[in-house]
Amino acid sequence: MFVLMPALLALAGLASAAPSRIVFEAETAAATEAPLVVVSADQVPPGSVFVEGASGGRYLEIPEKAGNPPALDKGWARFTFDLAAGGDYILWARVWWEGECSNSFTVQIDEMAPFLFGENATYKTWTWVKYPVARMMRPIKLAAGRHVLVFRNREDGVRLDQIVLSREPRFVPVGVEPATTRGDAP
Ligand SMILES: [Ca+2]
Repeated sequence: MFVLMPALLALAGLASAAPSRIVFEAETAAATEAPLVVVSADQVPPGSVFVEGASGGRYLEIPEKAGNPPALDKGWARFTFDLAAGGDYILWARVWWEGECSNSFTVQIDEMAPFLFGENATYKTWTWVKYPVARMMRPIKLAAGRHVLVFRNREDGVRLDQIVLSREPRFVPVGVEPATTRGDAP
């Protein structure tokens, strides 16, 4: 008994040491398809303007008027990452929406059904948006290990700076979050 206790405590310590969230820059995507492009101050899409305040000075963008489905069924960013622990996750993204016709992506994780991400009404500023938006909604259940996350073109005029996957229900990202990993795990 006296021998077991420290061992159990050590195990509990190991379990809680698994990070409860990961953070990565959108521009570290494993792959992208135009018209979704990586933007920096010296690499701005024609007809667009550089938006200050992005983490790392870079972000992904589908330029306004670049086109959106169903007329144009192109434009995505694919991310690959590893989770140290399984659980119910909240997907957060730091985004900059042009307006009410430019405020969403279609998101898919692994082989799960795609879902609508965004459609909130904060425009022309960097802001954190999450899914699921309410606690009573079905959570994103993810196992430990490798996952694939895809942000697809649903509307143009959208920018994507950082992505967080968190299993802390009370955690809310503020401003720029320190990146803990990349979106292109090999
Ligand atoms: Ca960024």
